[in-house]
Amino acid sequence: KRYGGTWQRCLFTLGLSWLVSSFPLVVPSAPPQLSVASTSPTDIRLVWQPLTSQHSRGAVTRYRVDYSALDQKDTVFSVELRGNETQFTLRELRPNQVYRLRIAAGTAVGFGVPSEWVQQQTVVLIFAPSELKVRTRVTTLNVTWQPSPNHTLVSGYKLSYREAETDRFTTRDRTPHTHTIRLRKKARHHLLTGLVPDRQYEVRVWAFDKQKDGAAAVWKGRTDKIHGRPSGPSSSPPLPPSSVQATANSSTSVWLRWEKPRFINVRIINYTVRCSPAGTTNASLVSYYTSSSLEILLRGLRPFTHYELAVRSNGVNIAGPFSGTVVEATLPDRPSTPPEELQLRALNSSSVLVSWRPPLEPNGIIVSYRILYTVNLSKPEDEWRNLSEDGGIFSVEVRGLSGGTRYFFKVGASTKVGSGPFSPVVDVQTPLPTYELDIHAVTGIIVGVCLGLICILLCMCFSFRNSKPRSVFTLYACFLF
Ligand SMILES: *[C@@H]1O[C@H](CO)[C@@H](O)[C@H](O)[C@H]1NC(C)=O
Ligand SMILES: *[C@@H]1O[C@H](CO)[C@@H](O)[C@H](O)[C@H]1NC(C)=O
Ligand SMILES: *[C@@H]1O[C@H](CO)[C@@H](O)[C@H](O)[C@H]1NC(C)=O
Ligand SMILES: *[C@@H]1O[C@H](CO)[C@@H](O)[C@H](O)[C@H]1NC(C)=O
Ligand SMILES: *[C@@H]1O[C@H](CO)[C@@H](O)[C@H](O)[C@H]1NC(C)=O
Ligand SMILES: *[C@@H]1O[C@H](CO)[C@@H](O)[C@H](O)[C@H]1NC(C)=O
Ligand SMILES: *[C@@H]1O[C@H](CO)[C@@H](O)[C@H](O)[C@H]1NC(C)=O
Ligand SMILES: *[C@@H]1O[C@H](CO)[C@@H](O)[C@H](O)[C@H]1NC(C)=O
Ligand SMILES: CC(=O)N[C@H]1CO[C@H](CO)[C@@H](O)[C@@H]1O
Repeated sequence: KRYGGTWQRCLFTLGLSWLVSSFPLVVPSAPPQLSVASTSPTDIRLVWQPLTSQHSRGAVTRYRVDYSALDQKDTVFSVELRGNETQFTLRELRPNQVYRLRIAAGTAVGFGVPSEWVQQQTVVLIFAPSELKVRTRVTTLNVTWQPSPNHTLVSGYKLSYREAETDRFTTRDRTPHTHTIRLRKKARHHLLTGLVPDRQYEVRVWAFDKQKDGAAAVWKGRTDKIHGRPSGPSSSPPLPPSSVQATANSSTSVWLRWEKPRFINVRIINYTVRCSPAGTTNASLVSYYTSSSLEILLRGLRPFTHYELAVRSNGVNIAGPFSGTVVEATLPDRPSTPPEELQLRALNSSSVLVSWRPPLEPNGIIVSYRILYTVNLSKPEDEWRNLSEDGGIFSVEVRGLSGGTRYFFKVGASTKVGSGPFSPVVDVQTPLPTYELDIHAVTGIIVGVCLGLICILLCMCFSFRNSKPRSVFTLYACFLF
């Protein structure tokens, strides 16, 4: 019996400690740390840290979240959650609305003190643009819409379109591709071009602001059918070629390639290529070429010049619209004209200042100028003396020349491809050197002459004091001296 009594006491102690820890008699001493954020116009997400055992004072079995809209503080809603949760999302709230929220942790006995109220605004909802309308044509859709309510808050619009139906063709090589276009805040219409006739399209337009996209307005419809018999003589114009590509082959030629239109509605006889220097407004600089194949080599172009190129398809008696333009630059070449305005100025007997302007047709970026000069014009060019200067320099002082001499100069420019022609020869006469008196030498001469005169005077004095016959001799010696 004593043995059994020990067992009973042991079980009782264990049971009591289990009861105390599972059903504590106190509530948590602090609320959990709460953080909130709004991820969509109707949601607020709450995240909190579990309490430490010091604060929970027993097992936390549940949480309670209280919330209310700020403008209806009296109507507080509460949600109870399990004790193992650490996050929760409140749904079906009102957009652009401030809510206040708090949380309390509870043990079996009851809830502890709730946290302070936290305020959180739900994300502003951007409504879909209203009155989305699409005017259909054979290859274009003109999409128009009216601003979303609250449009002053939006940064712009986005428009996406895709073919909504691909079962008419094999879907293996043509998965529907969604194109998205960003448009300005003031945009109210957009023209989609280059579409396939009689094809189902889906167009979406929505506004966006700095953080998010708004709801989209959706249109589904079909581009117009081509009227008349396809390939008939009086059918609609052929579509422009696709994938126009330009490659510069040389400084005067560009190789242009393209592919047949994606949709052949009319038999194409040949193609017309339009070529003009980029940015020109002069119609007489635009040239047209015809090709019956899918490529053309455009020749006789200007070097190092950007050209705008476009191609259109020609059916029988009918020409289609031009494709979008592609821009390609011809390669650089050596300059075709010499530097301009070569000018010479003799600075003194041994140096000449040479200046010039860049060539009119540099055909590339000038990397260097070469200045040649000589005194003998009939010498071959490789025997002239030479100087090189960087392409950004337009004057140089040539030194070490002889005075009173006629010099002949010419200058040429080079691009990375090679050197261009030299300018016409210009000559200059250097002045004779002028000899200037050295002030030290002059002082020395004057001092020397003065010393000489003093000697002569001293000699004369001595000769007058001594005997007369020797005086003439002494005077003579003095002169010799
Ligand atoms: C909390 O526990 C319940 C069952 O007791 C379970 O269904 C739920 O997934 C748990 N939650 C987490 C976050 O562990
Ligand atoms: C597209 O529709 C808008 C609004 O009706 C109009 O202003 C615009 O000129 C149209 N564009 C074309 C190419 O038809
Ligand atoms: C032009 O260049 C391309 C490759 O860049 C070459 O295939 C083509 O034959 C060239 N055409 C001529 C006429 O040189
Ligand atoms: C257009 O280009 C032609 C040929 O280069 C030229 O004679 C004519 O003066 C230019 N016209 C204008 C307005 O630049
Ligand atoms: C191109 O086709 C048109 C008919 O559309 C024809 O008049 C013209 O002569 C053709 N040009 C060439 C170079 O084949
Ligand atoms: C000529 O002028 C240059 C500087 O312009 C100077 O360096 C040079 O010594 C001068 N030569 C003579 C002979 O005065
Ligand atoms: C000028 O150069 C030519 C060819 O080198 C030579 O025949 C001629 O003698 C030279 N004249 C003078 C004055 O040096
Ligand atoms: C430039 O002149 C030097 C002699 O002064 C000569 O050796 C060199 O070949 C010349 N360079 C050219 C490109 O003529
Ligand atoms: C239709 C709509 O959402 N209107 C809202 C525009 O924005 C103001 C202020 O942000 C709200 O009060 C409107 O409810």
